[in-house]
Amino acid sequence: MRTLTSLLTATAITAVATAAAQAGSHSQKWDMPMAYSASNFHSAVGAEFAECVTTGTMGAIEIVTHPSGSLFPGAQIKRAIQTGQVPIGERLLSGHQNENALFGFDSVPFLATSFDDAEKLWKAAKEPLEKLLESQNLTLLYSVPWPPQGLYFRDEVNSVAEMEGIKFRSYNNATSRLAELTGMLPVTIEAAEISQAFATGVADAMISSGSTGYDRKVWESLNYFYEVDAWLPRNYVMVNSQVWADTSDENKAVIEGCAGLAEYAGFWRAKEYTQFTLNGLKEGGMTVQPASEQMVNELKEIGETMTAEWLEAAGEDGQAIVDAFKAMQ
Ligand code: PCA
Repeated sequence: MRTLTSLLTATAITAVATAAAQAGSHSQKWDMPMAYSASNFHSAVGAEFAECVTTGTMGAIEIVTHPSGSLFPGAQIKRAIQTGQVPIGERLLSGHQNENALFGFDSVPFLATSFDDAEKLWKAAKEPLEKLLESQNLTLLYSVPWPPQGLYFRDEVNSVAEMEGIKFRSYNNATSRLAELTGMLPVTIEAAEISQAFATGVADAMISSGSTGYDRKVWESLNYFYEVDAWLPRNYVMVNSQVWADTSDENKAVIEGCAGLAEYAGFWRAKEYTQFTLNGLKEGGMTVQPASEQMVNELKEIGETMTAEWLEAAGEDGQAIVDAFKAMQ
């Protein structure tokens, strides 16, 4: 009997020791590319998310963030996750509007122009977006909005006619289309490259949040920011679906918990960062003011054209998102 007990004990100890050794050998490092500057709130939230996962899984999964496009430039991050070059990463998904119009639901001009409406629109779009991502081998973990989008110019501009011929930095299809419809010349440039693009005259204008202008110190080149509140695009953190399927239920629960916290914290930070960064642009010497009534009205007309174009491209799924969003008003 005693022999049996000690044998069982010994077996149990061996089993525990083996499990511990396996956990050690299975502990994984997940590199997480991110496109925006380390000081940006999305990157700060991502770093906290990474720490939360590392702590919560007791090191079984260690997430290491790489902000500012240092591991992969923004445009390559989604593909890198899809193909398993990295397990996880963050990307502005409207950057992939050219693959599928649905990715551009958050960049339809004047559809959702406040944080509250952007949250409603996200509720309406989340399920179809998750499905679309799943079909591309990607599992959505969390999503955080950018502050409202306004127009930056080197020189004063008060109407669409004055935009004619200006070189305009774009970051997705919607922003390129906006440039075309206002007579500007679009050139696609990642946020990480804009300071140089403005300094060297590759571009003289863009639409973005106060946040990106602040992060990239654009007051060194540009002089005007017009608040337009055209839309609030979103960033997404996604994991490769195969990697996700291979993750234990315990670790999935930790990651989902950390993702929920990150989404909540990110939303509030985005809100708080809005005025802070507009003040920062002013302190940097820029004129920061609401766009003139004429400019807003002209942009709204262009917005209607772009909305119709998006609805046509996004088909029934796009219409369903807009209908669900409007039903929440
Ligand atoms: N900043 C990002 C996307 C939206 C925003 O506010 C950028 O300009 O690239």
